[in-house]
Amino acid sequence: MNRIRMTVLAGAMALASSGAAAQDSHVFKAADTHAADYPTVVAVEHMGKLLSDWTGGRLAIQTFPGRQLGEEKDTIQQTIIGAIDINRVNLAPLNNIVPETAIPSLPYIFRSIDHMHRVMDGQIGQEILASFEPHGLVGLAFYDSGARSFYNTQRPIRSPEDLIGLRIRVQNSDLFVGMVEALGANATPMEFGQVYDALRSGVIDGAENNWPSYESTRHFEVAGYYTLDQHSMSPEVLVMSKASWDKLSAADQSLVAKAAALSVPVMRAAWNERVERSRAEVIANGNEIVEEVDKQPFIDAMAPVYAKFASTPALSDLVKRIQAVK
Ligand code: GTR
Repeated sequence: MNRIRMTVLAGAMALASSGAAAQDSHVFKAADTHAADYPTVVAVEHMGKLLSDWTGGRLAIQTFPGRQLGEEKDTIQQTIIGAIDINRVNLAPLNNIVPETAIPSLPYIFRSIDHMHRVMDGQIGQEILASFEPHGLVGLAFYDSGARSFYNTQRPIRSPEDLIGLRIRVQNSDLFVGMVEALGANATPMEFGQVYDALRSGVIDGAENNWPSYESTRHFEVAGYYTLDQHSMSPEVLVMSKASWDKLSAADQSLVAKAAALSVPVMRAAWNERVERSRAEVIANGNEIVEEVDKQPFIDAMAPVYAKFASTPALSDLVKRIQAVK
């Protein structure tokens, strides 16, 4: 066969296979550590419904909530290799894998939830989503996670001094380890599903999370002191395996991206509602909530964390650009 005929043949085969791909059916496997009624899972269910409706069921999502596919550390690896198609995780367990994700996880980088939305919904958010690709993941959308604050079994925390010596569970993120240690506590990285027993048995004294996770895990029943220091607004993120993404036609990729984007407002509405419900449940339980906290000493303690994790010129530029967003 001469070279021209070979090229024509290769072109025809490529066309045929991309034509076939457009008709391929896919039931995407989606992981989440949270239970089926948590806002993140509700949002991914909505995304799956949109995809099924648009394609007559050719594209669909099967959600596996409640850690059925493992803890976040493992499901992230499974997503990178393509054994899981879609994963909803917090940015924190991605910090050690995708350096750009450390920046929106940095303590006190956002002035408010509105500031976080303006950043993550805009150009900077798009850049951070794009930074996943060299690591085997495609960033689809950010979801809300409110603000993370400390809770513990020992005493009300009013200042960083009150944290000294406490063993605080953190996610698998060097950034979170650095943050807790900069405050004088001992950081214990641990998977989410182990925290309840560790609090109860006294292996750890505390952890940190937002209202819905403090409530949904029942951690509030064993760790009664919650201080609204709001040290991190690290958002949730919805990622797809790049291996799974690359199997899709361009048309199907746009449907997935569009359905993910349309799941964000559904998530936010469910989130706001859940925050109120969780807060009410914790308060009704009689927990001691420290609402008024002077955040300045916490903020001041974070300088070494910024120096360590916004270490390259590109990352420290990202910090400045985020801070400059009005
Ligand atoms: C939750 C988050 C989970 C997980 C968990 C944790 O707020 O939604 O994805 O990161 O915190 O602390 O491990």
